[in-house]
Amino acid sequence: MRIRILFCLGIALLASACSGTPNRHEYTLQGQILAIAADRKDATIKHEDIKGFMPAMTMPYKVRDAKEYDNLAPGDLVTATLVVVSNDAYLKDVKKVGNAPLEKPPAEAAMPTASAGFELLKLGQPVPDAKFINQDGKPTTLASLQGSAVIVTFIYTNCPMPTFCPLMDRHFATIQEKLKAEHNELKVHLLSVSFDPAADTPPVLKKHAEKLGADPKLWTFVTGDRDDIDQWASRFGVSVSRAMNDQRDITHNLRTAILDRQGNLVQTYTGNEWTPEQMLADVRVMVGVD
Ligand SMILES: [Cu+2]
Repeated sequence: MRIRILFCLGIALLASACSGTPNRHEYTLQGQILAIAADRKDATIKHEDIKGFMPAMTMPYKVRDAKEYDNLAPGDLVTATLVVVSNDAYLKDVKKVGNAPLEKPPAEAAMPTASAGFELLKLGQPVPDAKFINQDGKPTTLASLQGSAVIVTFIYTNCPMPTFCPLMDRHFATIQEKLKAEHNELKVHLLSVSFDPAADTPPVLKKHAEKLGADPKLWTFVTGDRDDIDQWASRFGVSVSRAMNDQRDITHNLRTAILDRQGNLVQTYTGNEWTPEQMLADVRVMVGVD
């Protein structure tokens, strides 16, 4: 009996040791710091190609130790190690290697209100409809979801950063699970909008949705005409920019929003700090049970 217990314990330890070794990769990043967050745990960096991982782009990178960004300022050229684990990514060993004048303000600062002339939606305002194509290739509209509270987010399926679009996908999957557990008594529908229609064709979205276990009754993936989607997304504060020379090079921020049952904007979330629990609690308070 004792031997058997010890043996099981051995197996358990072995198993936890194995699963405790996450799928970890390290890459070298070279770039220029454009901005550093007030808590000094996040910086917007314009960087070169990260070989084997992602093309050159500008995006925020967090660090686990705020000291990493100590003594650094916008304009500084840096090298760093990008650590990517299955559900997180962060920089370590950030080293200053030089300084150069800043070319232009970071993407996040270029608000769509100023650049495109599309006004940000205000809380309480009706969200305009758009012509979407869903994962089945069928035209669909927001109006078809009326009667449900809608949680909408913006993604593209090729996003390489575990803390960006893939995190939104994981959060939506968690929300779906929670909704199902209570038979969707909140009457919520999830809407993931891809701003990369060139790559995210309906069959690609469908495969992506299936991989995430998305139930089409609760969670719809859509895309549409690129300019239409960009314009619609910009009204939530989404800013997307694509490199001329590389289709995959998409720089974007994150916005997630709650729409009430009549299609009015109820709340917007910036970035990736929100949690599925908070989101559902907010829907419960701000929209309520039908
Ligand atoms: Cu992304």
